Amino acid sequence: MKRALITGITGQDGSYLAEFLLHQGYEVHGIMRRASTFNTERIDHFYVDPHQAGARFFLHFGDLSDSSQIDNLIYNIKPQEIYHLGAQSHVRVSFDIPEYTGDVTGLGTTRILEGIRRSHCDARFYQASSSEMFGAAPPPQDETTGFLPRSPYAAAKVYSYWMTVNYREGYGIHASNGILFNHESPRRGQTFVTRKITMALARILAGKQTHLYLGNLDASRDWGYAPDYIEAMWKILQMDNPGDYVIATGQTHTVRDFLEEAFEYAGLDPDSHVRIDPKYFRPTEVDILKGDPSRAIRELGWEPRITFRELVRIMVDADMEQIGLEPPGEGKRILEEKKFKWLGRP
Ligand code: NAP
Ligand code: G4F
Repeated sequence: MKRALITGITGQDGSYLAEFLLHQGYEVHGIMRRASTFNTERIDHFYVDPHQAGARFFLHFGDLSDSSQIDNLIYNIKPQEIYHLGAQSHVRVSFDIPEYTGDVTGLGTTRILEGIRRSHCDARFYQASSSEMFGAAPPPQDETTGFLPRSPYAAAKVYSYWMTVNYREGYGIHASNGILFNHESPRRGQTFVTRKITMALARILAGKQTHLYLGNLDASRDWGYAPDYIEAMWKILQMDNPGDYVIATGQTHTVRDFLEEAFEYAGLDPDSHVRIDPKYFRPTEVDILKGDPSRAIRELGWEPRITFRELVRIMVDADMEQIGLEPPGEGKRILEEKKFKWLGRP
């Protein structure tokens, strides 16, 4: 049985990846940080008591700022695959806490790579690199595009990207970068723009909120569906040789497009509810991201299955349902049709 170790297990991607790997028959270990309340909402639906016979899912406390526990876990678990997804992942917040972001999102990667090197374990390593690294580089962006990071978060990810390449070349570690463009889902953190929009929409429909305050509506992103992207992460580590792959849809839409698509689907006029608040603008913005996933399509045999329009419907349906409203239902139908067999809940 293959063993995988996931950092960021309680996050959007960590939760989907754990579910996917368990479905593939893996033993899955996740690192979560200690909080004064439980932050396991995204993984509760597949959590099983580790004392139960045949249990294959184990959680460990740890923090990316602390190498002692990271070393212990890598040495004791001896995973064949390590998916490093943990990070301070919010770009706007990284301007407020640049030092912390550098430590966790940047140095955290080095702590894992050092753990692999010093324990002499032959784990394959996946680094959650980001399209934010391209920053001001004009689209379309692919594996040959130079990085022009525009935030402390992006700078920390560029550092992690190059550390991954260096440990691959210097120590022969099977270490790969997945350069993922924005991917969203009903499990997306509530302060990222897509989920902020779909949650606010559901709350407005339920009469719990009247207005939605946003920042720059003109920024353009290449938005995909998180479960699609999880499958790409796994495929990257199944390759005989490590490498770096852009994972994207190849389409780009503005924040305004997302807003209008969501409100129109739910039968509301965004102009009556949306207001601009300058506090959501960033000191430096990434204007447009549009990935070229040709290499992933060619070498990994990966392709996104969910379109932008479908993604919006999936997210609106899920948030309406969560608040107790009957959703239009198109999103639920799309998910059934596309058959993500490993998905316990959206
Ligand atoms: P997310 O939902 O914000 O999850 C981040 C995870 O990291 C959470 O489990 C969080 O724990 C954990 N974490 C944060 N600080 C930590 C620390 N000091 N020690 C240990 N764990 C810590 O992010 P995501 O959307 O799943 O993204 C996964 C990874 O992919 C991140 O590295 C992100 O930067 C990268 N990425 C994301 C996208 C995207 O569009 N989603 C695109 C490209 C790259 P808590 O639950 O306790 O907060
Ligand atoms: O949803 P966002 O916060 O995502 P952003 O900054 O693109 O970062 C996400 O994707 C990256 C991949 O490219 C990941 F690496 C990163 O970890 C994260 O998952 O913002 C998207 C766009 C931005 O241009 C922002 O300025 O939406 C704009 N926006 C407008 N109003 C807003 C808002 N963003 C947020 N979060 N909140 C707003 O009210």
